[in-house]
Amino acid sequence: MHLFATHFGTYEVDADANGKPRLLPFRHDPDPSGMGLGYLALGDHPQRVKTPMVRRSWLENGPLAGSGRLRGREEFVAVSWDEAADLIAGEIRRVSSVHGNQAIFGGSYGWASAGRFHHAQSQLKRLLNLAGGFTSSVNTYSYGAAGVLLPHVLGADYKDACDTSPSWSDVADHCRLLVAFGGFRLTNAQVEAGGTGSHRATEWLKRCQEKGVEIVVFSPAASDAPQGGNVRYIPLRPNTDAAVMLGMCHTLLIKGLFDCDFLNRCTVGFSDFESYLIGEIDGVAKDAGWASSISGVPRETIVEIAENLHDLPSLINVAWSLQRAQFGEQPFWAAIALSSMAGHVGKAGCGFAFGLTAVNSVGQPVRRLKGPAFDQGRNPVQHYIPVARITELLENPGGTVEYDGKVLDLPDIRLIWWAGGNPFHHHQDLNRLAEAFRKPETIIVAEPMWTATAKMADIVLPSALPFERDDIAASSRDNWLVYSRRAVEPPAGILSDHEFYCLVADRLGLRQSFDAGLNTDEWLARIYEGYRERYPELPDFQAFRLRGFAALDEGEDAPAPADHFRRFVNDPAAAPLKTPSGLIEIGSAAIAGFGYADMPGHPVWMPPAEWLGAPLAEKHRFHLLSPQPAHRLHGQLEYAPASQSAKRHGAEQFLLSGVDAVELGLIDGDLCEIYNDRGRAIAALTVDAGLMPGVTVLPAGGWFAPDADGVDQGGNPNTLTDIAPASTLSQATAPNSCLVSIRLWKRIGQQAA
Ligand SMILES: Nc1nc2c(c(=O)[nH]1)N[C@H]1C(S)=C(S)[C@@H](COP(=O)(O)OP(=O)(O)OC[C@H]3O[C@@H](n4cnc5c(=O)[nH]c(N)nc54)[C@H](O)[C@@H]3O)O[C@H]1N2
Ligand SMILES: Nc1nc2c(c(=O)[nH]1)N[C@H]1C(S)=C(S)[C@@H](COP(=O)(O)OP(=O)(O)OC[C@H]3O[C@@H](n4cnc5c(=O)[nH]c(N)nc54)[C@H](O)[C@@H]3O)O[C@H]1N2
Ligand SMILES: [Mo]
Repeated sequence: MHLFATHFGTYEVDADANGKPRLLPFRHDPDPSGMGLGYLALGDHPQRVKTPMVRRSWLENGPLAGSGRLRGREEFVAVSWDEAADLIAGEIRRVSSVHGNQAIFGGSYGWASAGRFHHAQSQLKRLLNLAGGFTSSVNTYSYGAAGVLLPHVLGADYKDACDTSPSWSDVADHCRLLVAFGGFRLTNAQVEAGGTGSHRATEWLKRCQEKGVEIVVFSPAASDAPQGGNVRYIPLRPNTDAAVMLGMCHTLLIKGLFDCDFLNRCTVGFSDFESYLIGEIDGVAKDAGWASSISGVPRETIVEIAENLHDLPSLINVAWSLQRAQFGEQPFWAAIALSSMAGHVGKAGCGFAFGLTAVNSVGQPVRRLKGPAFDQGRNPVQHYIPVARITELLENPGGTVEYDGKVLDLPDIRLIWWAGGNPFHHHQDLNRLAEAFRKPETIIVAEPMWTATAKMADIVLPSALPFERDDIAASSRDNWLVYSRRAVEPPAGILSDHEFYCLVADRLGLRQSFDAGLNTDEWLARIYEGYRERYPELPDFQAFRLRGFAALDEGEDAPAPADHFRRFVNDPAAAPLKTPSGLIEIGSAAIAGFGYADMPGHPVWMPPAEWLGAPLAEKHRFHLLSPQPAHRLHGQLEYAPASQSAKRHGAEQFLLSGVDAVELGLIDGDLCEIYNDRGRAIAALTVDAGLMPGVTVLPAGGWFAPDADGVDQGGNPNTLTDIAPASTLSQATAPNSCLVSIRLWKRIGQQAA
C-alpha cells in the first residue's frame, strides 16, 4: 500500500481519473482527519518557496550591523544551492571563530513534519553539533509550565505526558465521574506528534459516556463539552480553574471528606497547603464562596462537585491549554492536590489526568513503540533558553533569565538558523519579536512555504514537502509505524533539508560524520532495524515497505497498561516516584526554596496581570483565548483547502457571545479589529451562543501579515498576546492570559438592523 504519514494521521495515495496523485483516508483509521486530504495542493502553490533566496542588501554587503532593519521589507534574490551553501558555511565559520558557537541560535522550535529521518530540527542540530554546537532551547510551547512543574511534584516530565493519565479503557470501566477543566476540544485529538494510524480519542470518550461515566466540563466555551448524554457544562471565567479547585479542596477539608490515610502515605507538604486553604497566612479562607466570586461558578455547584469527587470513583482531567497562561502551573498542581484529597489516585481509571484529547495518544490503551530517530549527536555548547524566552534572548545579550532554580546567561546571538518551525506563528507579541529579530547579523530559515518567518530571513532555503520524499513515521506514544512514500517528485531544483545540509557539511569538512556515508534508503533501513531490534515481531524491512505499515497489537485493544500511579499507591516505598521525597509533593520544599514570588511552594490561585478581574479589563474588556485551529495544524496547511474553506470573507473567524456582539453593535460576519496595546488583528465575527460573555476566541495559526499600518490582516492571535511567562519557575509561554478590545473594521454585505 502506498501511504503518506503526517502529524494528523496516515493517508493512502492513489491517482484520480487524470492520473494525478490524490490522498484518501487510511482504511484502518476509524476517524480520519479531513485537514490533510488536500495537502498535495501545497506542492505547486504560489506561497511555495521555489529556489534558495537571499535578501538583496545582505547578498550585496554581507552581514553588516544594522542591515537587519530591512528584514521583511526588502526583496529577495534567487541564488543557486551551491551559492547558498557557500554563504552559510562561511557564516558558520565566521561566527564560530569570531564570537564562539554560543553566538549561533539553533534552538529552532517547531512541529516540522512527521518522519523519523527528515525531522527538520534533528537534521539541523546534528549539523550544528558537528560544527561546534549552538545555543539551544528546552521544553515546549505545548506543555511548558507542566513540563517543569511536574518533575518536582510527580516526577514526570513531557515525555511521560501520556503516563500521567489512566487509560481510556479503565476510565470507561471504573470511573463514574469525570470532571474536565478545559473540557474536550475534540478537533485537537486529530493530531499526534509523529503520526498515527488510527484516531480513537473521540470513540473512547463516547464509550465512557455509553458506560455511564458522568462528565462535568468547566470551560468558558460550551463547545468544549462533548455532545450526548450524561454531560454537565459549567461556564467559568478563564484562568480561574485553580481557584475553583482550591474551593473544592477547602470544602473537602472542612467537611472532613478527605482521605487522610492517602495524604499521609503518599504525599508530602499537605500541612502548608492546609494552612493556606484555611487562610492562616493571608487571612483569606479559600472557601467555595471565595472561589465563586473569582470564577463566576455558583458556590453550591463547587460544593456539590467537591462532594461528588470524594463520594464517587472520580477522575479530574486538566486540558494542556490551562497551563498556557500566567500561573499556568497552578491548575495542574491544584488538580493533583484535589484528587489526592478526594482519595481515588491509583484506583483504576481514577485520580488525575492531563490532556485527555489534547492529542490522540493520551489515555490510549496501546503498547507504545519506542525507537530510534536520526541521531542529533552531542552539543558542546552549554547555553540554552526555556523555549519561550526567545525575545528576551535577542533583546538582552549578556543578561540573565531565572528558570527552575537556575540563572541562565543569555549569549549575544549573531546567527539564527531555524528549520521546521514558525516563530512568527507560535511566539507571543509578534510585533515585539519582529523588532528583536532585527538584531542578529544573519538569519537563515529552512521552510517549504513563504511563512512570516521565512520573510524575516536573510537566507531562505526551500525545503521539500513531506509528500515529496520517503520516510518512516512513528510516534513514541502510539503503536503504528508507517512507510511514508513520496507521492510526487519535488519541483525541479528543490532539495530536502538533509540533501542541502550535506552540501554545507561538505564545505565544513563534516560530510562523512554528518551522513555516515549512508544514502536516504540506507538511513531508513537503519532506523527501521532499530525498531525491529526492540520489537522482533515486526516484519522485515522489505515486507514493511511493501505493505506500507506495521502496528504492535494491530486491531486489538491491548490490555490497559498498568497505570503509572497504581504501583506507587499500593506501595510507595517499593515503587517511589521520581520526586525528591519519592511521594506526590502537594508542598515542594525545592520549589519553595527557589523563593520565586510568583511560584510559592504549594498550589495557590493568584490573579494574572490579564484576566477579567484585572484593572486592565476596564480598558480592554475581553479575555482572548487562542486554542488550536480545527482545520489545520498550527500554521501548516493554511493554504490547503480545509483551512481556506474555514475562512469568512477571506479572514480568520473569531467567536463572541451574542450578548457582547449586540452590545458592540456587531453582526455575524462583520470584519472586526481585535486590538490592545501590543497590536491589531483582523478577523471575521462568528457569533457563538455557547461562549461566555466577556470571552473571545481567535484560534492560533493564521499567518501573521501586518499591512502598511501594522494591522495583522492574517488574524494571528499572537499579534495580541504577551511574552510574560507562566512563572519564573517554568518561563513557559502564556498566551491564554490576554485582554483585548474589539471594534468594527468593515461590514460586508447587509446593513445592521
Ligand atoms: N496564541 C497561541 N500561540 C500558540 C499556541 C496557542 O495555543 N496559542 N500553541 C503553541 C503550541 S502548543 C505550539 S506546539 C506551537 C506550534 O508552532 P509551530 O510548530 O512553529 O507551528 P507549525 O505551523 O507547525 O510550524 C512548523 C513549520 O515547519 C514547516 N515544515 C514542515 N515540514 C518541514 C520540513 O521537512 N523541513 C522544514 N525546514 N520545514 C518544514 C511547516 O511548513 C511549518 O511552517 O504554537 C504555539 N503558539
Ligand atoms: N486540529 C488541531 N489539533 C491540534 C493542534 C492543531 O494545531 N490543530 N495542535 C496540537 C498541539 S501542538 C497541542 S499542544 C494540543 C493542545 O491542546 P490543548 O492545550 O488542550 O488545546 P487548546 O486548543 O489550546 O485549548 C483547549 C480548550 O481549552 C479551553 N480553555 C482555554 N483557557 C481556559 C481556561 O482558562 N479555563 C478553562 N476551563 N478552559 C480553557 C478553550 O476553550 C479550548 O477550547 O493540540 C494539538 N492538536
Ligand atoms: Mo503544542
